[in-house]
Amino acid sequence: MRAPTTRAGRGALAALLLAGLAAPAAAAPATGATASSRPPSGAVGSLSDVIPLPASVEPSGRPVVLGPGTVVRVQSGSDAAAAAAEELVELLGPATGYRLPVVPTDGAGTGARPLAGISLLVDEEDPALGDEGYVLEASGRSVVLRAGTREGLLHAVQTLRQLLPAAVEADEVQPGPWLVPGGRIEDSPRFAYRGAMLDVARHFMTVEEVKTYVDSLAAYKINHLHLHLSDDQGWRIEIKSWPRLTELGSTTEVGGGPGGFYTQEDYAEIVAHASARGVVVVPEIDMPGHTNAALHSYPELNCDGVAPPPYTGIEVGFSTLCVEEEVTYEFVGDVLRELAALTPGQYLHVGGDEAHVTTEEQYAQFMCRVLPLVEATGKTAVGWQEYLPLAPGPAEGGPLAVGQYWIPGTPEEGMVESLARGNRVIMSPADHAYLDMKYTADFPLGLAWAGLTGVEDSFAWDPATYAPGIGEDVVLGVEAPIWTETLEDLDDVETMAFPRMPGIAEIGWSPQETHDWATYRERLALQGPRWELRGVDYFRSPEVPWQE
Ligand code: TNX
Repeated sequence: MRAPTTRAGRGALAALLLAGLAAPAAAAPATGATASSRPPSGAVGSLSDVIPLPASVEPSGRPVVLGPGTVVRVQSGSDAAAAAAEELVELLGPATGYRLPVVPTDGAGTGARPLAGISLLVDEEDPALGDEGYVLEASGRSVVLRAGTREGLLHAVQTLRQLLPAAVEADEVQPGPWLVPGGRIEDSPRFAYRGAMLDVARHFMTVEEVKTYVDSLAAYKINHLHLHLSDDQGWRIEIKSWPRLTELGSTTEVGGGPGGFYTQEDYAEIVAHASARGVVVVPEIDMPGHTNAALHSYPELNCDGVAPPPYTGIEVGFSTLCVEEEVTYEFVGDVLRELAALTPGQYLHVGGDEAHVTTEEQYAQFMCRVLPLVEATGKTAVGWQEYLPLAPGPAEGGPLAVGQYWIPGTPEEGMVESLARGNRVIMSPADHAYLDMKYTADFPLGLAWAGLTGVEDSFAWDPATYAPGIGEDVVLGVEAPIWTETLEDLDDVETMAFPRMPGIAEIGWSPQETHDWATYRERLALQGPRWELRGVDYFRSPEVPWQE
């Protein structure tokens, strides 16, 4: 669905723009403007109309006007600044029609008298900026983006994008004017890990679909894409040493559709696309359960040596790799080695959930063999919460292990103890963060086993107080999984993700004391026109005050 493009800009401003001048006569409205008092799109917005809400916002002065003559200045010699500038020019290009020139700068123009244009500066010395923080200053004729890293600059670019009128999302030239509200934003994330999981096993998603999803995630500073690459219904990643995994195991999906898989080149393309947007891919091979596709492909992975038929239903917990056979560990070792070689990120996810036909002893035996195989690849293991009690942890001389909390309620003692041994947790409580849960009882898509999850429900929780025994110090971050039993393509996935995903992003990024549904929903409403212009499907939930 595409909305009509936003209204044309005012003539006088357009003339100013064409003359390459800045600062229109009208002052920017103060922050805190309510939805009803907001100017129409095309005019200047408010400095705090950003999701996730920045850590600190100080509006001041008049808006900055971007025009065809605006120069993008990048810190000379900095690949990070050049990469972020490329992203900026690409994001602004279609709607503005500008091909903004990128020129090197030594940064000397900053400070009291910034040079006109948009400057992207790298400051590795300022510890306040951290791994992902940035400062954005808009005043006079200049916008300065400053960060210590490429990731920080990419986040600054996304903030600048949201400060521009929604029309900037259009894929055809819009009249503007392109106004950035004046002031200063100083921003850095609450948690290092802000993730989204996409289940490409139950229904396969194409490379293009995954890349489009990444673009939507990066807009909200989500920095990890967890790909659920294998399950009972399909194996989705080429493993050269075990070719039947994809020759046989990829050709099915829920409902009996054709399935599909990523060649290693496809996967590398996804990883590169994500990386260019500051998103790290976390690949998951679920084991020892959720393995029917692998068991179907190789009879020797079954304890009875007999390959089961393919599975296209939506039951869970019935399959397991043969824990007692050595070939299982050769298989797992090979898969993890190939996957690690394709994955620049730090994490390999080994699943470990719902191993219902595996005894507790077998499960422990399996994980105690598999964790060293992950370590041998040089990566850090992530797994669903069930495996975490088995991970020794740094305090016991073991490597860091990360568990993913998903089962609503009090965590088992073994998990809390594991966190006390130095392991860490990603919070994905199914009753708030599972975005495959239905919004309402009659919603046509999704499941409801963890309850109905409205937009406010997905937003109203704090990762540091949600579960007894799990405090801020052991939380690595948050993740919103989307399981695709009922979701056939990216349109379905987007309908579940939006408008809830930005709320999970805000929980992961913004300071807890700013967390407030009443003001958040007003900011969220402003994202609707952006999704419409970008062709992103979303649910127009009555909980959000969308504008006409
Ligand atoms: C539970 S969450 C699962 C998945 C299902 C999901 C459906 C988890 C670790 N396992 O296998 O797809 O519920 O919501």
